[in-house]
Order: sequence, then structure tokens, then C-alpha cells
Amino acid sequence: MAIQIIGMPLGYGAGVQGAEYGPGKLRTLGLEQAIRWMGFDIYDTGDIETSENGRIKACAFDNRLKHIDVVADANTRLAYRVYESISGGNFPLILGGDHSLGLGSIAGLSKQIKRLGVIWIDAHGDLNTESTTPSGNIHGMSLAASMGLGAERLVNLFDHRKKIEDKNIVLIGTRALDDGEINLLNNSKIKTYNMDVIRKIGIKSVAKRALSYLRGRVDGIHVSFDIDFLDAELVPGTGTPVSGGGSIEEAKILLGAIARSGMMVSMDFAELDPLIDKGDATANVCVDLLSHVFACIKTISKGAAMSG
Ligand SMILES: [Mn+2]
Repeated sequence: MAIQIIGMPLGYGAGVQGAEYGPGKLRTLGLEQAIRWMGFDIYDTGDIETSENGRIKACAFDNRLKHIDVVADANTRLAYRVYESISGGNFPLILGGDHSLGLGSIAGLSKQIKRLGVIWIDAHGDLNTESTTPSGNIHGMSLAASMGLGAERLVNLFDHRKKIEDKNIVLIGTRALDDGEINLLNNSKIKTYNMDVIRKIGIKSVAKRALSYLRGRVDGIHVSFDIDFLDAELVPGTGTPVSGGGSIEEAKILLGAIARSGMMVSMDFAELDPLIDKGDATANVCVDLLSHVFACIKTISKGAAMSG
């Protein structure tokens, strides 16, 4: 297995500028080298083309689906790149970029992995559609669209099919859901562990329950991590921070358990906005968390090597 870094420098899904500088910042801080030193084969295949190419000015601005042209086009390219990566036996690591990138990564992965499991770690649900969205920002619709709900262009992105089954989704860390999202959740089979549940039973139990729920049910787990899972105090460099979130230690316990499960096949890392970061405080947290994930994956590959 080789790790393939795929940059998704897109901020249009968040409706504001900033997240497009996320992949570049993580590269500058030496993410690739940090992972390579652990003994992984890792290569950076660069960024997905996300420019407007002048098109956006020519099309009407849709207030319920802001910047849909550039978001859909970039995510279609991301889907293709992720599909190539996973079907070539690699571990795609998608660096964002706003969380609309979940659309592209899940579209690409689910073409190769029929029963794809998704663990969506986020303060938000990203379960809006163009009819429920309060903001019109597509980064709040990526999970719903991957389930086949919402705008046709997002639902049928990359290919014409529903990408994931609601029963194969686990949502962890939510504490800021819109009314439409609560409604959708109540009418779905998504397994949810919100912040209240995490406070009640502990992150370790949440990780354990989520993994035993997905084991046997899916053929691989994609982790879609939005850094606003972490408490607002810890992540000044993200666009929609929410208080009452997880600690860095809790994020490491959760991600570490998933990484050691042997079921993790790919990862999104979304919503770092270097423009509003305090120094590189948030960006450094990102590198720390990602290093932890791959250090944990390394422990299982070492174990496999010894027993083989
Ligand atoms: Mn999100």
C-alpha cells in the first residue's frame, strides 16, 4: 500500500475564500516527510484543478447552491483521481479544502468499494439539501448528496447512482445541526454519536461501538474528518468553528482506533483555513493528527509483516 496525497484547494463550497490554501499549508509544514519517515511509501500527486476558468462569471449565481459549477467540476475531477488511486491499491489522503470534497472522494471510492462505510467526523451534519440549506453553501450538503438526496448535479456527480447507503454511515461529534438536518437524520439509518453522547460514554466507547457496528457490514471505511470536530478554541483556523467540541486527545483516540481497526482505506482532511489561523496553530494541529493516524496504521502493517 502506498499513500497518495491528493490536494483539493477549493474554498467555494464554504462560500468564502481561505480553505483553498489548506493543502499548500500542510505541504509547507512537512506533512509528506513526516509520514515518509515512518516507513511508508507516500507520494504527492499534486492538486486537483479547481479554478473557475472564467465560467462562473457567465452563469447565474444560485443562492441555494453557491458556486455549484466550480464545486461540481472540481469534485468530478477529484472523484476520478480518487477512483484511480483506490483501484490502483493505494490509500488516498485528500487534503482540503472545504468539506464539499467529501462529494468527490466518496463518489470515487464507492465506484471501487461496493459496500463503502463512511465515518463522518464533524461538528455539523453536512446533511442539508438545496431546499433546507440556510446558507446555500455546498460544503453543508456533501453527506446528503452522497446519500442520493438533493440537487441532481451533486447526487449524480461522477456517475449516475447513489454513492452510499445511510445504514453504512456513522456521524460523530455533531453539535450544530440545522432543522432540516435533524429531520433528515430522524428519517435515516445513520448511526449518530453526537457530542452529548461522547460526553456521556466517552470517546473510546464511541470508537469501539462505531467500529463494531461497521465491521462485517462494509468492505472498507472512509474517514471524512472536518477539523471543526475539535473545540472552537483549538481550531481558530477553520471557517465555522463550534464550541463544546472534542479535545486533541479525543480526536487522537477516535482516529487512532479507526486507523488500527484494519478497515480504514482512505481519508479526507477538511476545512483548514490558513488565512484566519493564529500563526500556524490550527495547521500544526492538523499535521499532529495526521501523523498520529499514520503512526497507528503503521502499527498494524508492522504486525502483519511480523506474522507473515
Ligand atoms: Mn463538514
